[in-house]
Amino acid sequence: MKTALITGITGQDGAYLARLLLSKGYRVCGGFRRASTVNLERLDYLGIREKIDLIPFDLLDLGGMIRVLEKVQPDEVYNLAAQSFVGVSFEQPVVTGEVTGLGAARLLEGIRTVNPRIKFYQASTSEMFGHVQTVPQNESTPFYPRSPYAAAKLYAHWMTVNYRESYGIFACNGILFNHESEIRGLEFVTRKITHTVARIKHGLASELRLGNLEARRDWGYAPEYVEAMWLMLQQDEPDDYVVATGETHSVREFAEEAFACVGLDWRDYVIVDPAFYRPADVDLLIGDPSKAREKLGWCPQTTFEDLVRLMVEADMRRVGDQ
Ligand code: NDP
Ligand code: GDR
Repeated sequence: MKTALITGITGQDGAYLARLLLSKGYRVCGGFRRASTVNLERLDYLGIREKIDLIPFDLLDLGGMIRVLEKVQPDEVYNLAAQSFVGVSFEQPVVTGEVTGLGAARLLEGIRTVNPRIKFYQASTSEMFGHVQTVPQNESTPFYPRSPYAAAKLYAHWMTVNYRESYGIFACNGILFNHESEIRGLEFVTRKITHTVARIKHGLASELRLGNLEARRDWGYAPEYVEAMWLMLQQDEPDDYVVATGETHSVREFAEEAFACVGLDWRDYVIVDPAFYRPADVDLLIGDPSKAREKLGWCPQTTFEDLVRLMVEADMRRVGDQ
C-alpha cells in the first residue's frame, strides 16, 4: 500500500485528490492548518473524512514539516496548500510569498533532509503566464507573472525544477489552468456567480456585483484535474505539464450561461463594481494540453456548458435546502 501526504487537504483539490487516491488503495494523510475552527466541510461533502489520517501541518513551519515527513513516511507528497486567492495576494503580498513561495521551498528542504526518494508534486499555475507571451500557452511559453500570488508560485515552480536537477528528487510541476467544481471556494468568480444565481432564483439576493467581465479563462472540472496530478507521479521520469481544456471563455460568458441555466437574463442582475478590480489582471488564458494528452494520456471530459450547469444545479440544491 502506498502512502500519500496531501497538503491543503481542506481545499477543493485536496478533497478530490484524497478521494481519488483512496479509490486507488492509498493510505492518505492530509495536512491541515491548526486554526480555531478547522474546515473539513469538503471532506464531509465527499464522505471521506473518516478515511483520512488528518495531521496538523503548516507551510510556515519547517521543523513541524520534518516531523510530519518522518512520522508519515510518504511515498508521494502533493503540495496543494497555498494562499491561493490572487485578489488577496495584492493586499497580503508578503504572507503570500511566505506561504505560497517559501512554503514549497521548505517542503522541498524537508524532503531532501528526510528522504529524497519521496516523489513530489507542486501545484503550479497558469497565473505564471500572466501577461501572456504566446497564445495558447504551453510548457515552453515564457512566464510573466502579474500578481504577488503568481510571483510566489513562480518561485516555487523554479525551486521544484531546481531540486529535481540538483538533488535528483522526483519532483513535478503541474501547470494547471483554472479548474472549478461544486466545492470551489465562494470567493472565486465561478462559484461566486453560481452561488449568487441560486440565491437570486430563491429570492434571497437581488444583484450580483462583479469586477472585470472581460477576463478570459480556460475553465475545467476539478475532479479530472487531480487525475493528472497523480499521473505525473506515476511516470518513469519527473517532468512539468500544462493541464487545461484548450478553450477560453470570458467572465461575462460564464455569468450569461449561469443565469440562463435558471431561465434568467444576466443583464438584469449583474452590476460592475470597481471594488472587485485588481491592480493588474490577467486578460487571457488558454492552455495547450498536448503534452499531457500524449505523455500522460490525460484528456478533459467536461464541457464549459456542463461545468456551469453542474455548479448551478449543486448551488440550487444547497440554497434550496437551507
Ligand atoms: P484552496 O484555496 O481551495 O485550498 C488551499 C489550501 O491551502 C487550503 O486547504 C488551506 O487551508 C491551505 N493552506 C493555506 N495556507 C496554509 C498554510 N500556511 N499551511 C498549510 N496549509 C495552508 O485551493 P485549491 O484546492 O483550489 O487549489 C489547490 C492548489 O492548486 C493551490 O496551491 C492553488 O494555488 C493551486 N492552483 C489552483 C488552481 C485552481 O483553479 N483551483 C489552478 C492552479 C493552481 P485552510 O482551509 O486552513 O485555509
Ligand atoms: P483566478 O480566479 O484569479 O484566475 O485564480 P478568480 O476566479 O478569482 O478570478 C478569475 C477572473 O475573474 C475576474 N473577476 C472576479 N474574480 C473574483 N474572484 N471575484 C469577482 O467578483 C470578479 N469579477 C471579475 C478576476 O479579475 C479574474 O480575471 C484562480 C485561483 O484558483 C488560483 O489559485 C489559480 O492559480 C488560478 O485560478 C489558475
